[in-house]
Amino acid sequence: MYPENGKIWYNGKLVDWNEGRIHLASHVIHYGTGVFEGIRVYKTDSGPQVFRLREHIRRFFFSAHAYQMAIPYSEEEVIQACLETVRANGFEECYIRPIAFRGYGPLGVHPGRCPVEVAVLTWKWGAYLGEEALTKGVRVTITGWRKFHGSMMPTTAKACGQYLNSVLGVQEARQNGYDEAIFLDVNGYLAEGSGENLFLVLGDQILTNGSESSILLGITRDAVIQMARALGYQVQTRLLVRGDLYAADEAFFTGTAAEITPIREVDGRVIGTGEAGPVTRKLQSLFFEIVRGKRPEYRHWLTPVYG
Ligand code: PPE
Repeated sequence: MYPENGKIWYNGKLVDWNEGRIHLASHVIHYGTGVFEGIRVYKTDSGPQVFRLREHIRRFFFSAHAYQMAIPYSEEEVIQACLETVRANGFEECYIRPIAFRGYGPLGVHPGRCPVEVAVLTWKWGAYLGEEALTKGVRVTITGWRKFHGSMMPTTAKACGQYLNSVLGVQEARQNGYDEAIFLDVNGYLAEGSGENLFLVLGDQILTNGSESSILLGITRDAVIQMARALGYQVQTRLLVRGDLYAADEAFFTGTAAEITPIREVDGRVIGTGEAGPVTRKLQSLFFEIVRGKRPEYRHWLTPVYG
């Protein structure tokens, strides 16, 4: 999975994979003070292309801003760093993980003078929840852990420490034999998966929730909303309850890593026919056509790695 003979972009230069190291007294290790992104590169007929690179880097800077971390590079420089790292490793398809974190400096919760360091890693990442998940769908459970509320941490920022909440939920789900967890928010509304947004299909309506449900506003979520509307579906963004999920004809997760993953069962309740439903399949196939450069009308979502 990792390009162990390849390169990492680290504070402005390409270094060997094994040189991507930090000191144990780095602030991020103790307090989770970092922000990151996950971006996919897809193989197309006109070379590898990055999906929605600008939007991801915009969110990266937003996340850093929320935690008052001044990234010592411009957005354009980080965009170029991502492209340079993919090229240095010769990937045709891969995952890009930019990360900015508080590095080595005096410990104590206040980050004080701990420098903000930036790295870009790339690696091959297949289907997030397994190859079969994309076609057959996943079995999920509603975890007892609640998604932290937006008054506790900025849920729309993608910060390292925030993922401890996700870790608790996904561990619980796997221990109980499920593929993934769905979190409720503190008010009992559906929030999201440990690393994915949630969509429901009820009749001819597509439903998803918004930032008031303590979710990360996914870039794949936004793409799916736009794609679904272009296909003529009604997409409604509103608070969702467990009953909506149980009543759904179809349900699916979206995320950079998860792409569009159908949900076939939730806590023993089969959703629809227990396999990827027609709307999910239609959105999935449009999504894969777009990322593989086969839809000129969505070309603006792609950035060439070479060019
Ligand atoms: N919610 C959460 C909590 C989340 O982590 C992600 C992405 C999303 C929604 C979807 O966001 P977007 O990728 O912009 O559509 N999770 C990333 C990290 C996964 C990981 O295991 O690491 C990802 O998909 O890259």
